[in-house]
Amino acid sequence: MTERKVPGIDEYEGAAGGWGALAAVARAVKSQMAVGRETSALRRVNQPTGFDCPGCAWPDPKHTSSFEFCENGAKAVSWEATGRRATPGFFAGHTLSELWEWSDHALEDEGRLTHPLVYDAGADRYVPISWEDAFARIGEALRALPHPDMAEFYTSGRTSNEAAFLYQLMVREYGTNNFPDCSNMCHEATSVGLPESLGVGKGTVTLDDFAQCDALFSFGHNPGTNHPRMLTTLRDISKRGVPIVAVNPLRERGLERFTSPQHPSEMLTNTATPIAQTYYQVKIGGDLALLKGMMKWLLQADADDLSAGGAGVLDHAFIAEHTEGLDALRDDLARTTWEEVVEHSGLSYEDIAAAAALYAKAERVILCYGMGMTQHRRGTQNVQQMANLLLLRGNIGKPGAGIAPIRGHSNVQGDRTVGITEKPTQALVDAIRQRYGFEFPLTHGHDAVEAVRAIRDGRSRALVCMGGNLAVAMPDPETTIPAMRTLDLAVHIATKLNRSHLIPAKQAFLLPCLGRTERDVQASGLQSVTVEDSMSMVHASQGGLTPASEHLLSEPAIVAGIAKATLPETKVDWDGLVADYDRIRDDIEAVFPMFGDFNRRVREPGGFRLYVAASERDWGPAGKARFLVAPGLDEDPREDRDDLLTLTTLRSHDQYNTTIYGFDDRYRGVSGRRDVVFMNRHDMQARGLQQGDRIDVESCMSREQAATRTVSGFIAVEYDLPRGSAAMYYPEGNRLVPLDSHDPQSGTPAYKSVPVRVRKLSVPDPHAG
Ligand SMILES: Nc1nc2c(c(=O)[nH]1)N[C@H]1C(S)=C(S)[C@@H](COP(=O)(O)OP(=O)(O)OC[C@H]3O[C@@H](n4cnc5c(=O)[nH]c(N)nc54)[C@H](O)[C@@H]3O)O[C@H]1N2
Ligand SMILES: Nc1nc2c(c(=O)[nH]1)N[C@H]1C(S)=C(S)[C@@H](COP(=O)(O)OP(=O)(O)OC[C@H]3O[C@@H](n4cnc5c(=O)[nH]c(N)nc54)[C@H](O)[C@@H]3O)O[C@H]1N2
Ligand SMILES: [Mo]
Repeated sequence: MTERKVPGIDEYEGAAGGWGALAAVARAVKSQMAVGRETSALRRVNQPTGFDCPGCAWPDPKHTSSFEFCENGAKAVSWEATGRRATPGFFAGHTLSELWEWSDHALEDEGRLTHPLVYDAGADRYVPISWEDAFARIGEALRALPHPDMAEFYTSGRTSNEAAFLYQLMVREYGTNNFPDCSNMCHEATSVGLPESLGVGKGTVTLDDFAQCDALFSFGHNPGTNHPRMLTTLRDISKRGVPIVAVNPLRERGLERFTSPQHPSEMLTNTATPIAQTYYQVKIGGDLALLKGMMKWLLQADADDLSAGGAGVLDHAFIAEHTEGLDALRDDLARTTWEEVVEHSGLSYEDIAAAAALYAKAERVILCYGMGMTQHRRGTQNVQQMANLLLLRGNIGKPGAGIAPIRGHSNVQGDRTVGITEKPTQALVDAIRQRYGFEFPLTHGHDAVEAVRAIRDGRSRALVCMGGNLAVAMPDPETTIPAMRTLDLAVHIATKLNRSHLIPAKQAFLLPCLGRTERDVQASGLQSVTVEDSMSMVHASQGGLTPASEHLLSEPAIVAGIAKATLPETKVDWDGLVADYDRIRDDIEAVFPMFGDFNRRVREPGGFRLYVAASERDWGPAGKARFLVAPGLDEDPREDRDDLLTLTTLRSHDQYNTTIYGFDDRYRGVSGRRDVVFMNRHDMQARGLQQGDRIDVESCMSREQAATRTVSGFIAVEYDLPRGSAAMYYPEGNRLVPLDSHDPQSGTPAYKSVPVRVRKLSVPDPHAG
């Protein structure tokens, strides 16, 4: 049945990386025209005096190495450093209704925003406005709200520590904790789950640990596409003969084999390093069952070994000294049957036992994970069961071992550290009172899902977005977008035009900011900002390019402008802080003591690591790490199981979240299109589907659900993934995810697990012929 030739669908035979990756970089740079500008930018990526790569949050080896090749980074940099401009002339020529019909790719491809803009409702266009007038009108609108809790302040994770700190300071002085954040859609399950398990919501490892581990487990992430620099680390591990175990429903090329562009011999001989030794194609949402199965096996093996007079398989000394709650976990695992584990995971007993035995044999294990684990209704519980598995053998807080949530945006972790959180602590309230002399409430504000609900219900009337593309990133655009249209005020601080900017409120402002590649000059001279990577390393970032337009302001300057206009009685010296970012860093240090000696330490090559208590086996206030129980194995209660598939939504190789660079997904063999649904061949057969047939996908969260959510006009593509599982791209799949379908503990939308029904259409594929 695979005989039929479908345009743009092929098998990808190569390894990840290799010449294809180099060619993609050349294309990315060339397509953005202003050669020279980008190539000089590329030379400064992640250099000691350069800027932090906006591509991802994977750390750099010492952050002082010479340019480390990365396709992802090259695309992100050239996309920002582009020669194209979306000028007032462009906006004069197009109404918002007209632009709405453009693709996400086409909108951003217009280039960098150049002038502050305000929405003119009569003309349905954005028109230029001065910065002073924009700030004054935004301040007036924010002050006019009956209560500060009626405004939402979104942050996307590229925001620097300095900008994020000023932003949260402004919002708190204004009087709310409404901080919807891209992290709420991403690693919130980590931020909520790990503190309960380990006392801290961050990863416990550093790059050095990767050099020392003797087994590595990778759950639910796709480094070949999303963290290409991680492949270098995985390659080194594989070369050392250390087993890498991948757990992923899809066969992802970057987890299978890699040709390193850093190594000329591999490139010239076209050879590749195999990555994962074992690849477990778990069912979507079957990880909980796999993890419980592995732990069940370990407990049994431990009991057997002890009764045979051995020392056991678990690290009993560690468990006794450092943990609590094992008995409850034992009970839960005793209640869990192997039949259930096998059914829910889709893996055989033998496979699960082999994974557990490999784990038991290793002395130093690192477990990495990504969105395949967090974006589920049981995301927090997934995270906590991974922590359980590591704790059973003392794999936290010793060299070469630990948990590694692989973060997304380059500073998503830092934004949280410097105060972007809807759940402030008393310590933060006290520290801000001491430093600035104002109080803010301890009450919890809105996360991303709550913010959209509040906007939908009219409880929130204003939305300020520090970057990002909230309307497209969130689930359920049919709820989110109409809700945003009812706002009194929308403010977007951005580098490029996207769909969220095209949803006009009564008053809407589009404020263009400097990007990370650009020189940021303030009263005291050239400034640098700081970011924190996935491994809690903080380092400086300084742009070197001439700004895309002379009218751009830095993000800290824009925050200060809005703050002064909104808070006439402000207690903060906004101008002083913006004049010299060292002062912002002094303030960060005053409010968050873990940044002690910030300005000095960040000037050391490579920066410094923030204290992560669990890395030192310090478990925080609880005093112990905790084994936690996640009852049962089912992700979604649902009926009619037989004809339903579980759909996951993921990134193609040619996109950065909602930014669509192009239409190829090289490692999955797709080119020139994104309208695909990857399915198992038996599932296709059962539905009478052939490769390339047009289909409808209907979301089936529950039978009672009144409105049906359907996307049409996709094609079925056979792919190596388990029966009952299917996959399509984000954001195309977001219409199928109801706003209410999220992890109850962390609020993370269940983007990776949507029960769907697939139906054949009789229309032909428009790409054919
Ligand atoms: N080039 C590029 N780089 C990026 C991004 C980008 O869009 N483009 N985005 C950045 C951001 S914000 C983030 S958060 C990260 C995201 O990086 P990833 O965490 O890799 O995100 P996804 O592409 O969503 O893919 C997740 C992986 O999980 C697998 N998966 C899906 N469902 C399940 C499941 O139920 N169980 C298991 N075990 N696996 C599953 C998918 O097959 C896929 O391989 O990347 C960052 N880096
Ligand atoms: N179905 C589905 N949905 C998902 C996901 C999924 O896996 N599946 N993943 C979720 C995840 S992990 C995340 S993190 C979110 C991402 O959600 P967001 O962070 O909101 O989205 P991005 O696409 O990263 O934002 C892109 C925009 O950021 C702006 N931008 C770029 N650089 C800068 C800068 O330096 N400063 C400023 N101010 N603006 C800038 C540009 O205007 C650009 O259009 O999406 C989530 N949505
Ligand atoms: Mo993310």
